Amino acid sequence: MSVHQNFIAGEWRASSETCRNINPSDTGEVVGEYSLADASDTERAISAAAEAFPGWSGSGIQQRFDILDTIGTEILARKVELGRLLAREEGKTLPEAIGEAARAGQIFKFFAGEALRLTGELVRSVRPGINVEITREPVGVIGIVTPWNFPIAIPAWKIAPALAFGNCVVFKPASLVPGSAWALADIISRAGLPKGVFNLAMGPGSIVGNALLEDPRIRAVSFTGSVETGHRVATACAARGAKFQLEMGGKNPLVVLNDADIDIAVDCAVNGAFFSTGQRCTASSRLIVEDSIHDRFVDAMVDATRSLRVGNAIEETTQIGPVVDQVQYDQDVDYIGIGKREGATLVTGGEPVERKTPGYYLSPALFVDTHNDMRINREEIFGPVATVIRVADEDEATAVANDTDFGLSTGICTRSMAAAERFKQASRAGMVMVNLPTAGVDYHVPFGGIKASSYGAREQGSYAAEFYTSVKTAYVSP
Ligand code: UN1
Repeated sequence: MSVHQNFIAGEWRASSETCRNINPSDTGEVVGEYSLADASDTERAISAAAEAFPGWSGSGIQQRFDILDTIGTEILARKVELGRLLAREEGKTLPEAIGEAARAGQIFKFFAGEALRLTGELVRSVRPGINVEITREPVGVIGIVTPWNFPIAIPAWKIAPALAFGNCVVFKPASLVPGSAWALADIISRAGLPKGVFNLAMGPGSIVGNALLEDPRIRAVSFTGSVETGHRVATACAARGAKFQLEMGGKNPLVVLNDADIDIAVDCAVNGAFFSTGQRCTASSRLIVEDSIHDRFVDAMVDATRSLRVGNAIEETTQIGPVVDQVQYDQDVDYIGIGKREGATLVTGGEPVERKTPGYYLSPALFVDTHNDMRINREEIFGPVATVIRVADEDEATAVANDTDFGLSTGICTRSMAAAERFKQASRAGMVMVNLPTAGVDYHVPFGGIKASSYGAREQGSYAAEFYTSVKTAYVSP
């Protein structure tokens, strides 16, 4: 098997150590073999990016547009093949994986346009005859650290704005999913960027990740991943005055009011809780249901959940792919045990599933009789596990929805515009969905949360400029 190398200073570089990614739908299958960057590879990547920065930060916006547009075009043209690779290494179903690859292509196209659209402001000084110009400039070398659950879309929504606004990049993907990262780097490597502007450093967090946090030449770190690692990023970056942006966990509520359309509510809950095997920080993990619709909702939800086909990610009939690896599988199963011991009733799922190929298959689990202070309602499980919390009325639903450390996404199912409006205003979260799942976001609008979910500037859409540029105020007396 040929080894996929790191891309450093415009060249593919082998390392002494390699790793293999395993197909979670068929653990006997090795998807590929990948070089692991060591400290000296990482140092070389950071140096190359720092050396490339003066040139790239002064590059023209037409050049940036052309390069990002070329990358987007190739991703879109190859979305099925890239989706297949993603499904094999991460376990998302093929439609989800192809959709994610397409999203990555659209993101590059969008930020190609953003390179052209970046504007400044010209205002008068309070001193007569003087003008004040406010412009946005590149930040420098950006360290990009991404999670395994969106192996191509999340790298795209960090790398594309970084490059669009004239920054250089050292990209460290999650160790579980080097395949999509390498494929993306391969596409980027052929799009015409000057040497060193973009570098891929696959390798362990303890080596590559730490170097990105500690090296004074890395001026900003964009991170998506766990709360725990996010806090380490924050501490290290704050200590040396580097900019940082964090997207971490969620414990997202989906409220179902008495007047909800039951079919819409169940669709939203099933999609939000179980699609992508529940492995989304936007997953609808707490289903908060008003008293008089509760039993009907639970019955319909149990039927819908039982009918979901769990299986090999690349098989056409599969609706729920496997859990990503053994560690995550064990965590999911642990939480199912915790829920039972806390007194919640498991009405369906939470069982290992046997398929033709050995994989981390788990049937989607639904708990009822839960209350909001149980651990299964407070801690992010990150698997196909959802809970139902029964509430007396709309006010209690909103209070329970907000009673969490997290604040990424919330949702409500109701036919009342007034109730939806009240919920939208009262929600303590970065995103609110009305009659829609809490997960599944557009690529051209801001993404992010509050409280323990996120820190720093929003990602995506035109708001991405906030993180990937710094503001300069110039006073000019003509
Ligand atoms: C989505 O719900 O479409 O890690 C995106 C995550 C998020 C992305 C969710 N950062 O789940």
